[in-house]
Amino acid sequence: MRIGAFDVEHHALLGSTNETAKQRAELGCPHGTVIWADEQTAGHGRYGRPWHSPPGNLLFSVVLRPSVPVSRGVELGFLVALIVAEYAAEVVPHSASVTLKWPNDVQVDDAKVAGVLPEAGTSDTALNWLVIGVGLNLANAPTDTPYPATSLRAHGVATTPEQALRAFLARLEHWLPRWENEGFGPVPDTWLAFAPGLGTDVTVTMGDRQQHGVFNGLDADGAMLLATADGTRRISAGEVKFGSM
Ligand code: BT5
Repeated sequence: MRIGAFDVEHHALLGSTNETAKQRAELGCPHGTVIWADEQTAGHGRYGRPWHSPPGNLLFSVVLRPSVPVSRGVELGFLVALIVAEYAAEVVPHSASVTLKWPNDVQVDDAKVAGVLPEAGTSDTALNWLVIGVGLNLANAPTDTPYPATSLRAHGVATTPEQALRAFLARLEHWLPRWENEGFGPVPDTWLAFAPGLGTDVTVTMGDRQQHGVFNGLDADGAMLLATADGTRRISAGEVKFGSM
């Protein structure tokens, strides 16, 4: 099915849309291929963590082949999370607050409503493809996660996966050329406008190490800037918890 500039492959059931999208990308599928599934049996997040993927939610991955250096690939995860946050903010009641949690979580009233999983295929210095996976809880949220989760339905939003996918892709089609031609530009500032906790204490867990500091903003590539007793540190991957412990 064609949705705007995107070629959308729809499946009732897949293991993981990111895995299928990466296979398609390696086989040379075009920029703008979207793999969308009603349900996933092996949906996952970062570090292989499982992603609860029952029917009724939006589960898809976009294959992009932007003409940018490898170093800029990471920016797209932030852009996609921002687009999902803008969409959620438009549909949920104004009394609910939509926020972004670094790096790529979208939250409604402090509970996770969506996660974004960017993956890249590179060779030498070339960016061959990016696969950006999105799981947006429309109808169902898990109850057994260490941090609270929610769905748009829990906030009174009745939308189908196809409607939400169309709304997302229209926004992505608008943003992509701007991002490719004009750079990361307004993304970090717009991203930060959705981020609570700027200027407050955070603890970032990186593997078995923890770093405490004050969340001071985003670097030009989306890395978290953390003011610590030893100066400002750039954090490119980790788990953020607000508070000093
Ligand atoms: C993410 O990982 O938040 C990225 C999730 C990306 C999922 C999409 S679905 C379509 C595409 N295909 C895939 O296979 N993946 C992508 P991370 O930051 O590692 O967060 C994972 C954690 O979120 C889990 O360990 C759970 O605690 C929690 N979690 C799992 N399922 C959830 C859900 N549906 N809603 C909210 N939280 C969830």
